[in-house]
Amino acid sequence: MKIVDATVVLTSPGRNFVTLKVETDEGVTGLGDATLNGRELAAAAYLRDHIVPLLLGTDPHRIEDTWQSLYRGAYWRRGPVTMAAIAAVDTALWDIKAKVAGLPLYQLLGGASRERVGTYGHAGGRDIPELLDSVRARLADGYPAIRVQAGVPGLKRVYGVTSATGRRPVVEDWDTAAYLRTIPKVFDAVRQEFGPDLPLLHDAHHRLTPNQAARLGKDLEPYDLFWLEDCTPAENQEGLRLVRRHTTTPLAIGEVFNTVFDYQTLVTEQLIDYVRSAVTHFGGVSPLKKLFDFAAQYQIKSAVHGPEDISPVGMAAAIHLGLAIHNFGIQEYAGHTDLTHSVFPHAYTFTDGHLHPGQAPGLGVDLDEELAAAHPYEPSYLPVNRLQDGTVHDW
Ligand code: KDG
Ligand code: MG
Repeated sequence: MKIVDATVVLTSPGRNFVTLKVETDEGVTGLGDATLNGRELAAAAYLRDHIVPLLLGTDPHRIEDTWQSLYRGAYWRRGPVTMAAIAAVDTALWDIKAKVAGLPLYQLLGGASRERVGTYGHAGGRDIPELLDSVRARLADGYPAIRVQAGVPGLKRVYGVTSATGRRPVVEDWDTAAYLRTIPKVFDAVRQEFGPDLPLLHDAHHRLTPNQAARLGKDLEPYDLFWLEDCTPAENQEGLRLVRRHTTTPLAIGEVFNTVFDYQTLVTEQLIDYVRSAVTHFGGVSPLKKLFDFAAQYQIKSAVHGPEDISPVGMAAAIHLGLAIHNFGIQEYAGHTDLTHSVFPHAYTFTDGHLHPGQAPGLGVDLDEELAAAHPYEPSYLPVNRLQDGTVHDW
């Protein structure tokens, strides 16, 4: 079997997605997701200009060898653009292999370890009453666990939840002291309204120092969080030592990581409880499965990043992995617009707050190329965040 063509499809059915379609001489095709929010054109160009020419004529069944040659052969390793591009190839090749086998991908990853994949959804509001309504809405959607984000008095926007828009980044504002005062009150209100059983999560979006994060973790202990996510900037693994020493609030991290090396200290010193990387940004199904197996030795579980900017192709890959691995924790599922579901018709289902990959061979996702072409790429950026005095802060 040989790869005879590979094309990059950029489409914006409500938001941008980058999809790689790999075609073989036997007519079997595979899809991979390389969507990099706000930097989509870079991932698309990396694929088109530097990877597609290398794929033509190669054997799609040699997934590990292809991965290693793209990773090591480039000499310039790691980084989100490179790893999103390699992820799309790896995912497309797994899709092809599973289609040739006539099996849903999870069967090639070891088979089902559970009946279905549990999720969490997003609730947010500018103030507590609006937030409580949002939690009620997510519960009505069937979500068994809820991420809670809330407005901070004095700040213009609910932080960390703005979707990417426009030709220039939107500027948001931030005040760490006000945030640290507000969030425990928010969780107190949510617990009072919904009781002790509902699993609650919170994303600090890399905005705190280790000391601030330690204090927040301690302050949130009475509210028994499922996790506190990205409490400090993720580049500094050592910072998590301080956080861990001071709080038993479970910690999740890793949505911006792209190789196992970003996790080395965090995993071997058991500084976190959940690894957050997505197939799409971590080099594909192959390295993410290896990360989960590594993390399992330290009783750390999976929690794959699943915002709107992971396409249904990347989401399907996550669901297959989540069904197969032993140390599954939870799957983030922000969902997609109806138009996105039409551009990417898929076998996976979301029922009663749980995902199932379905029984279609491969990933079980198609691409309606005509509909995709009718919704072309639109320039778009994530927001930039500034303190009250104008200093740029982490977003
Ligand atoms: O592109 C950035 C988003 O994916 C990110 O802001 C979402 O933090 C996020 C999450 O936990 O889903
Ligand atoms: Mg996050």
